[in-house]
Amino acid sequence: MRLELYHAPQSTCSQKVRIGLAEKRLDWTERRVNLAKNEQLRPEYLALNPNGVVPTLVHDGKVIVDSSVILEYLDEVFPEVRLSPADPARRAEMRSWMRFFEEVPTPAIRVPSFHMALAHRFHELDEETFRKTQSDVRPVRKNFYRRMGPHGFSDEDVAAALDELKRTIERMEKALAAGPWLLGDDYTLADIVVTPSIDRMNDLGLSSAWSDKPRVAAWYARMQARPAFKQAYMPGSRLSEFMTIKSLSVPVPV
Ligand SMILES: N[C@@H](CCC(=O)N[C@@H](CS)C(=O)NCC(=O)O)C(=O)O
Repeated sequence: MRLELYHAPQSTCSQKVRIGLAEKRLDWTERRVNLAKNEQLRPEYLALNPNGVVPTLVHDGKVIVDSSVILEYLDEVFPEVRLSPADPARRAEMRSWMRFFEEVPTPAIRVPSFHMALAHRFHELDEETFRKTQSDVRPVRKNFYRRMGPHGFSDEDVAAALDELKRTIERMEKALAAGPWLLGDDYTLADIVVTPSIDRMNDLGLSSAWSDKPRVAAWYARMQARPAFKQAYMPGSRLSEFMTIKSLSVPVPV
């Protein structure tokens, strides 16, 4: 049995899968993809993952793409450590959380991540070169990059993203009344899927968003204390390790 993960340390979607692999105590071979060099857009990688994004899992030659799909695949194929409830209704509840996280905080966190850290590397490019070499070459991110441009997002886009993150935290705070995890006593893929968004907020200095949300703060501390979390957050996982974090010109909603 051989598991290969194409990933990048700082990629939140890769972090989700690395937490899942560590929780399930699975060994895997690392295939690093350098996003700063656009290695995810090379023809050999696009042949594996036509979306041109990480992560991609290759299990004994079978290619699985999309981080949440990979997590569910691993949970089905390696059931020894279960990260999904056995009861179908509870599993549906877990999946509803997963879809909500994919729809709301996952796209939202990309905006401050790029605006505050990753966009620096495009500042020198003029609009046309940026479009030709950066946005229009990406199978699923062309319009996201176009909206950002070489100088970062508008205040309006940043404020909208922060609002989506704030609403996620409010929803989690409510659900965690029946904690310790989002599904009560069961630690599941739902907890794993949202963790990289929360950790990225922390990395960007946006943790005031949960300063008055004690249950979210305690849940994040519990996540961080898990051995799998420590394993998944390998060196290079935080943007603040290798990028300057720019401050925001819009207030962080609390
Ligand atoms: N839905 C995909 C999204 C993956 C994704 O957006 N990956 C980012 C890193 S977290 C990426 O590879 N970005 C490459 C780029 O910006 O071109 C998944 O969850 O696997």
